[in-house]
Amino acid sequence: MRKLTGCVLALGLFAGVSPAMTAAAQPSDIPEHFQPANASFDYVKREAMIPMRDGVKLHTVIVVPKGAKNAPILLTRTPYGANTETSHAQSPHMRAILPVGDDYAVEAGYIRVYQDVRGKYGSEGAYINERPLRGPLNTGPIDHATDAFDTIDWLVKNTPESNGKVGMIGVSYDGMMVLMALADPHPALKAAVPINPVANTWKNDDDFHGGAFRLVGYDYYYTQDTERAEGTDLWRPGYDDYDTFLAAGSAGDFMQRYGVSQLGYPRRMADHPAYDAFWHAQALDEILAARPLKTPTLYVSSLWDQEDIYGALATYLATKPKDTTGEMDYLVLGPWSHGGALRDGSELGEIKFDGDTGYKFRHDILLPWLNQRLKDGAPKADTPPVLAYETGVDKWRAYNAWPPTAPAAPTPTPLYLEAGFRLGFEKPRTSAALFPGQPGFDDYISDPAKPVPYRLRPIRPTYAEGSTWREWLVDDQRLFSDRTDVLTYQTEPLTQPVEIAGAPVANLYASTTGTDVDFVVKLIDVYPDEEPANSKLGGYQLAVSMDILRGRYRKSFEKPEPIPPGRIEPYRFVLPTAHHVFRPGHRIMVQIQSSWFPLYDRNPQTYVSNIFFAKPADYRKSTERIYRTAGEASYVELPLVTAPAQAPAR
Ligand code: PG9
Repeated sequence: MRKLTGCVLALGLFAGVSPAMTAAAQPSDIPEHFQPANASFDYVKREAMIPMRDGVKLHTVIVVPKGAKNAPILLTRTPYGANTETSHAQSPHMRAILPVGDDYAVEAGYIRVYQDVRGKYGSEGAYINERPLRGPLNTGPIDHATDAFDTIDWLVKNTPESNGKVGMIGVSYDGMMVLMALADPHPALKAAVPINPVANTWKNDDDFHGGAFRLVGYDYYYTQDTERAEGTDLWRPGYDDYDTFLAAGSAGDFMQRYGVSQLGYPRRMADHPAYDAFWHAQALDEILAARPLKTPTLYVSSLWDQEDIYGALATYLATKPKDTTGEMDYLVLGPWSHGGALRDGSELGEIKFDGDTGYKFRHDILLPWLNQRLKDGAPKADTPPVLAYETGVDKWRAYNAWPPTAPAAPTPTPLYLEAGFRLGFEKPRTSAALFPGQPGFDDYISDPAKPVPYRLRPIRPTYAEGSTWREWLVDDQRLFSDRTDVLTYQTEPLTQPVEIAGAPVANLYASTTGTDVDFVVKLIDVYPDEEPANSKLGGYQLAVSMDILRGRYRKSFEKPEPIPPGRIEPYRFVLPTAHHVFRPGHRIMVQIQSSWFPLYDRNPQTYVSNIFFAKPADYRKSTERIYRTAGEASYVELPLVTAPAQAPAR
């Protein structure tokens, strides 16, 4: 049959079969060099392999607005794929191929450049997650500061449409690339915008908070560090991450079971559970504070950042004292989750804001600030030193400094835990001796076999379809307030607004029957029972600031110490910055608990030298007592703004 068909075809006897197709050497349908018909596109896209000083070449995509002349360059260095970031659509329009958050740059005629960092996607070289700057942890000739320098040098010499001025911008990892470029900036780098950058991953950015380890990061390292391009997602035996992580045991056990222990960075984290020299040597807030300020920088921080709530503000606060001209460091605090400044910022979960705060930031704040520094002849922008969105009243406010100075300067004011699960501004007068029948504490049992979930179960993997990871910091905390292993204190409904601006500080006097324990403290705005505009907000418990401290670090992050069982000890830790008004009719609430799972690994509650490798027998129930007597008064220190609020800035 096959022979017959061959004969028939050879004779060209079938109607519609052209003689040319029967020829022995048929040309391929695929042209040697296909020319896209893109003459009508409003941009030109070029790809380059830019040589670094050590000979390694970095893959770079340069998108130039058609007909551009003397245009500034906006550069992002990323481990997430330069081609991905410049191919959001197959479109003739630059606005459509770039990320939505690049809208302002396209409208203003910027040349947009994305580059794959060393070792990722199209770039040569080895990938080292968060490769430390040259110094004790990196004795080689290159780092991300030199790579940014060499890239900028090449770009200004090889982009004829440019005016020779470059800005850098990026969120998260890409924001960290901006911070690293600032360590030794190229003179053509005229403006830098780190948005939610990772600056110090041990100190409350992605990987550790208060010394507790963020288990959910393993998903990130699995997709990011298993392949040069994007790896697969970390597999799961079931639907609910609460079960998955609980069944695995310690973080070290999880690494073994899921193959994560083959990856360099997770291994390094497990080797360095405390804030030791390894973490100090790569802490960008500490490093940049010691370098001269050479590049104007607009730090962007998100008030509900579920990944890097620390880096932008910490680096701003660390470097600002060197800004003698007032022209170098600027700060924007927005009502966003991670990266929200570059998305639609109209709402987060159930919480609505004053219009699209992301769009407003990009067009009214970011663009004029960039234009002043990057566009030839652009007018001076009227950017205030600090622009902060105030949640609760939904207003942008301009300040000269952060925390604000007079007349809006906050005063640290204790809000005390009281008997009867109340909160008040008056120090408790109760002493155990005066009221022998009444204990001066409240207590709960913390059971590592039943840790408190950090959000409503089933908890989906961080980046899975249907995951609410991005908005979990604004989840209703009502779910947890009546658990027997959560202490919940609240004020009466407020008769006056209570305004805070800055970082609340948790101060607990506590004892445990174990030898180690975690404390989670949540500062919550409780809505009135009825909220006619959105009934789902009736009685809603909105966290405005919350964090965790691993008890072994109560005296020092560098040198952990066991806790003497039964001894009352102080636990003081700084919570994330808030800028919020608790409105009349609302209550202020504080919740205290000893686990937050599986966001953080469980404290075994028995002191072991490295919790990553705790054994099943180390995990034990313990009883926690939180004291509220005159001598051992527990409280949350609020950065209370006593002066009347300023008028809205714009
Ligand atoms: N926050 C992300 C990150 C995770 C881990 C390491 C570095 C960065 C990110 O969004 O890039």
